Amino acid sequence: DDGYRLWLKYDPIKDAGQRAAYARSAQFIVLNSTSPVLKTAAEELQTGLQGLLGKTVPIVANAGGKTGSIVLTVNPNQPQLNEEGYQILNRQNTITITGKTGFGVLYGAFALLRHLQTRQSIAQLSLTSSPKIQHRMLNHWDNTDASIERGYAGESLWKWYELPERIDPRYREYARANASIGINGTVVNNVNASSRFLTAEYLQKVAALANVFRPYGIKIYLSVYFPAPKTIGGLKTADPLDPEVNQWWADKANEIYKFIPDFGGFLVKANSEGQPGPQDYGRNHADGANMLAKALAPHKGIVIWRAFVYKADGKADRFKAAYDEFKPLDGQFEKNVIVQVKNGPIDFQPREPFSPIFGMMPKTPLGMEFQLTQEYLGFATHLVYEAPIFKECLDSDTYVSGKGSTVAKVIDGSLHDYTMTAIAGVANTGSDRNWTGHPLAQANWYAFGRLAWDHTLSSEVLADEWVKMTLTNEPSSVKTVTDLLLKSREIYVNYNTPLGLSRPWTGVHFAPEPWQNRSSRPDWTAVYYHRADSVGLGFDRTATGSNALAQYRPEVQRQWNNPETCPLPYLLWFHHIAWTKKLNTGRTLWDELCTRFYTGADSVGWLQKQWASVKKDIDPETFASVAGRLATQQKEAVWWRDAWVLYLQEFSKQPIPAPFKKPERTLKEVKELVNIYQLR
Ligand code: BDP
Repeated sequence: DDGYRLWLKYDPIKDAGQRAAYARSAQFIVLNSTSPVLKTAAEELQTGLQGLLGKTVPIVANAGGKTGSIVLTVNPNQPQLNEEGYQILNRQNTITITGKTGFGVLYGAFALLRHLQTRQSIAQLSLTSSPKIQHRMLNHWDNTDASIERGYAGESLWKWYELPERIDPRYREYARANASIGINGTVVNNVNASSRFLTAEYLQKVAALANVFRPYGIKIYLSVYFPAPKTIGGLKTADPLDPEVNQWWADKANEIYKFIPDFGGFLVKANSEGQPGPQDYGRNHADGANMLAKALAPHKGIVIWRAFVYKADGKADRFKAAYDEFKPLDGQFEKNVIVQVKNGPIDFQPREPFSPIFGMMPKTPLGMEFQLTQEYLGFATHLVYEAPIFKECLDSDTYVSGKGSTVAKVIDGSLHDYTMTAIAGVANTGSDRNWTGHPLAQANWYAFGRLAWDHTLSSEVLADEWVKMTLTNEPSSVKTVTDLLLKSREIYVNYNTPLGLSRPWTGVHFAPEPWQNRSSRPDWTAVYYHRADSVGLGFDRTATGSNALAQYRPEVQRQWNNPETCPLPYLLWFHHIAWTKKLNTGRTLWDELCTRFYTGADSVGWLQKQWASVKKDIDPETFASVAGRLATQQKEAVWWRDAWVLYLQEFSKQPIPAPFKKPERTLKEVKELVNIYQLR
């Protein structure tokens, strides 16, 4: 198995009794419509049932009074559902999948298949579900030359030089996979955008992709280069308050909608990391976003404006930048603008506290941006199941309207009655045959989509579903693999950035380099973040330091302000702690750090053992691929451990505590090894 089929394998159900039970209710599929989306739903059911039950289930226009069928119907009169929701009922041996729209039926069809794939009973089937967030998207950081910024699974899926004439069959497989987990939008190009995508030449290509995605309920969006009116429009300025610039964008929007009538809208990275933007003309983010929003509004398009900004001088604490720039603009954005915020205040670290903006812009829809691609999580070799990262943020309490004001409630709009809601994942897909490089990283794509639909689902449930649909249905192996997925993130954090450390990386974000102290800007060094010195370690963000904590509600501040009560996972995010300080684990900071680095690295050995124990139930190709990657991870985890403890020891001047043995190499040797990864 090369992993190409993802979680849509539909391998035959081994248990004959179960197969027969399912088959009794699935003798034919009833569809009386020519809608492309409903056809997609019916055909997917047919494909799935063919695989699972080993028989062809015909699609017919009416049941002719017979039972044992799956009926697909659209019924706008369903108050319990929203536009994309579904209801599945099994009554008198007829399964009905109802949606208010065809999209609902499509999602219902996938839900029914998931039910069978995870071997659940359909006897009294009664499932009702509606997505909690409207725009559930992937953001691809893909370039025109097929490279992917921070991509580790091969090249781009999009073959720009073949489009629009040749349609790679993989585009459809991509759409199926997304539809199966409820994703309904995709931004196909990098936020560090090329203006090429806004030319007629490229719009034709994008339109060809949109045509493939449409029957799967997926809208296409583009990242735009803010100065495009200059680069491709021949104007002298891109000033958002200039009438000619406004007209250029309005004309451009009209042109786009001629190519793609249901085009979703624009994603914008502006005045961030060297990208131009409205501030270049003395304007603000709202001015920039609103200009684009007005151009798209007549077509019902939206603008997703990113809040990932931090000023180049590096003087202020980077943690505070997004809040400082965006909060004053609350209420100033057009109705069709969403501000997209990364989950944490810095940048997709293995663990971050939630971004302090969440909850603080009640008059501006805030969307969530998670990162699926493992830029800071060991690329395609380290195993990190990300659902716990997403959940940790979504379940965090902002306290903006009292206890229970979770980030999830901000994002799903319920807290501030947002009229638009959005969640995005920076995609981890690429041209690798198995899509995600690491076979188990498929679970991150899967879990993201399912959580985007329903953020109340647990990491456990999603791991269990994915394992059953993708790897095995043998109960003991399901349990083992689910367990190792669930523990993987904490293991990674332990050897990589325990106790609230962050960003010990160089430009490639791969090798450990906590000693890195030279760069064009201070917040692109590692020492800026950990602040190790002879006294201790960590970034003081209390009132005696940068006071970033003041950006949170007092209830949150109270938990994190005091180093005695600040949860250990966030400790060094907010405090500079003495090496000898006793933590509530009973160990000093130094001993606790060493314990985490060592047990983290050792735990990768545990992951290897667990994986070895499921060999009999896992396809051999997948098994070997994961086993090989775990061996690399094991080696690199020890490398991370050694780099950190040897480097920090220069400051702490303390021995490695028993029972751990001191690294076999010197700091100089570790640095030399890291240098290899910087060579040209
Ligand atoms: C950082 C990445 C960089 C992205 C940037 C962003 O290192 O490649 O362009 O985020 O999100 O994490 O814009």
